[in-house]
Amino acid sequence: MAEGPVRTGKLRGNLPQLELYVPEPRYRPGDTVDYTHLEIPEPGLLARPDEACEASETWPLTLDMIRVLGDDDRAVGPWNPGLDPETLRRMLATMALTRAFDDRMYRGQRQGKTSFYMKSTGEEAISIACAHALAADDMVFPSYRQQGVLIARGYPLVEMVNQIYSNRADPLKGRQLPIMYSAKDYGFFSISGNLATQFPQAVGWAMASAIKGDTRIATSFVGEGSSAEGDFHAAMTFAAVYNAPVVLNVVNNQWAISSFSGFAGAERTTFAARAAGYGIAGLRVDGNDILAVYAAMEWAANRARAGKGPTLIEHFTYRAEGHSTSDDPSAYRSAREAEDWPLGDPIMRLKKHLVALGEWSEEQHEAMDRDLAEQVKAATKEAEKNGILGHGLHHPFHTMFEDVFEELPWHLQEQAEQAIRERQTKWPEWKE
Ligand SMILES: Cc1ncc(C[n+]2csc(CCOP(=O)(O)OP(=O)(O)O)c2C)c(N)n1
Ligand SMILES: [Mg+2]
Repeated sequence: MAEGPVRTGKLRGNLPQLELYVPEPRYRPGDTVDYTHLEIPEPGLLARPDEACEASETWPLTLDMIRVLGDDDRAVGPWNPGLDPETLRRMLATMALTRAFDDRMYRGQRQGKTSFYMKSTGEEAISIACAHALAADDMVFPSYRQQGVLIARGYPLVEMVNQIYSNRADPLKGRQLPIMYSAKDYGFFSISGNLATQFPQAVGWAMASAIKGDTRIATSFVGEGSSAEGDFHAAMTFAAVYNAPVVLNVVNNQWAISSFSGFAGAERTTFAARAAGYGIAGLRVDGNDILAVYAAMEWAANRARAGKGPTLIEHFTYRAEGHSTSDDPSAYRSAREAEDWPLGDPIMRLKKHLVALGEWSEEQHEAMDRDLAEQVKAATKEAEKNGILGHGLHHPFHTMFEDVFEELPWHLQEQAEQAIRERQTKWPEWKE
């Protein structure tokens, strides 16, 4: 035996240099857009497995796309949820209301009434189908682009505006960023700016629901960009291991601020395909087709209720506008991307379907849009009575030290007194 440590390993031969691959989006500002690389199947072709099937039966669907509404505006195939015209009209109106609300709040930010806003333009079908497909008290753990769920569940618009304006009627007392709602009575968990944290929380909530023998399920949403966070994978592991009654949604709107979906893995495979790696059911759906989204959500909810565990759903869609009011997408992507998006606009698609059914008309649509704009305007005016950004009508300053401890610990008491003293010295006119 040789003495001393032996160093094992091959001799380094004449090897090529390693190279790092850095993804690059296909189109930049000014580029013409060509979407022929996207595989978009005809609607109605995919089979709808039984909700209690083996998870592996769904895996082919994760590489495909569930679609119901065709170019001829008809609903076809086994995934057609067969909703009555009244429900379809309600879903249309809620999508249009969400868009009207987004447009007005965006303008409000430009007018200085709030510091920040995030629209969900082009993605309304996902939230609104979710609210319709689930029970009213199923628990939703949203990201910041699911305001449609709150609106569909009938949360008062005035309260939303109060929160956005951080005024004296803000139910969250100015402690959350504008748009980061929290509405316990509406089964809507507090929105967090820390991306993807809601995913493991939803799974934990679903596990608790099962432990308690409850019948409510949970659902959560992350952007495709956020699906690169560790929390996504922790959530998937727990959901799979404990067969949690949860519907996990990835909203693939192609962009994460200025990073395209390739940075989260989209060039390798679909986001839905991750379901197979965890051994759970997965579906991939045309996110701008509200009937397909509804059908997928309903399928996954029924599966969870039947004790068959979690489903991962990828909603393939497009973020039609900027990430937030702080963003300018014309700096990093082609304007044609949104205009040429091959899956169209979710509101227009449902509208045309209803017209094709003889259940809706242009005149009705225009009248509806006018009504909704008025409804949003009235809510905004009402909320403005409680104050807008910078007009001093917010919750009293000292309240920021309240509501966490039953009795304020001495060191926070000291900080509170110091803060109030400094404020009074600096701005003697402030009374609160
Ligand atoms: C943990 C964490 N990392 C980064 C950010 C900053 N950030 C806020 S939104 C965002 C993009 C998220 O994109 P995506 O998940 O695709 O959601 P989308 O905005 O497209 O709906 C980033 C990087 C954050 N808020 N939290
Ligand atoms: Mg995104």
